Amino acid sequence: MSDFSWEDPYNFLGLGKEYAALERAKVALLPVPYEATTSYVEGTRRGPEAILQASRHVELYDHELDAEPYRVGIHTHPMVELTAAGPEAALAELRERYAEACEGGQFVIMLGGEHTITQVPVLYWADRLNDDLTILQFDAHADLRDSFHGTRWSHACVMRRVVERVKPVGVGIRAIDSEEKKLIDELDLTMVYGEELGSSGWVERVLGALSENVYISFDVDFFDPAFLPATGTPEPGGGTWEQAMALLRSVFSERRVIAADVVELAPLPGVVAPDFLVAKLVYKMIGYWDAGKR
Ligand SMILES: [Mn+2]
Repeated sequence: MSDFSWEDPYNFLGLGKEYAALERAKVALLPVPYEATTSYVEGTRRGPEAILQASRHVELYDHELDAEPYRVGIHTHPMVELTAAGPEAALAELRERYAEACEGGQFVIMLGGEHTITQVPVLYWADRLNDDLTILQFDAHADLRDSFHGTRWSHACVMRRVVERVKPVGVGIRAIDSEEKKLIDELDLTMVYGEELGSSGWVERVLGALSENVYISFDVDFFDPAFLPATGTPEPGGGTWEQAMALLRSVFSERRVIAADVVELAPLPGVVAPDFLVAKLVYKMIGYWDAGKR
């Protein structure tokens, strides 16, 4: 009986042991259902579980790649439940758990949870790579505020916590305040704003701003809320599925993607399309990683 994948609801794609065991997996998922500073619509703590549930309905064969990416082996770590003793303690705890998840050498994709958690993997990789990396940030927001609603550990501040060491390249950004705009200009950060997505040369502009080592942080509010309404701070406009795929395909083939996260899914009861979209997004990232890894 233990071979039946439905016994474990937390396994991405519902894979059997042969493909899900840590020892042979080349990819690992780290679900982190952390939610402490949601400012509008709550529910991102239920994001990882919804992604894993929806993933069981994703087609395993990828016709674009003519491949079955799950064959690289995809391990799903147990949910990382962080301490409620405040954000600094929670992030310190995540640092330990994240480092453990990287010990096996897998390509690690962290599943949020609110965007605040991204600073942990970014700073972990900054330490390992002497700050020689950039962040590809899919997002509606720049997240460059120094504090928000009285805390420096808000989802709206996550890039500000790392920008001194690692520069984000923002894609799909369409809601910033004037202080963020000032910082973007001062630090000469590359932002491809929402209305620029799909314009001539936009993918090349992003690639040109990225270093060889890239960390991908994918806030799902990058997408147009018309088809991804299930997120904490939805913004009109934004990217399409095809635009996200076009950029991911290029980045995974032209750069060395070291790790990634997908955050801010806040599932809506009875509306499964967003959960499924995000599950498929994670699987496409794995497929592109496998096709393009260097
Ligand atoms: Mn966002």
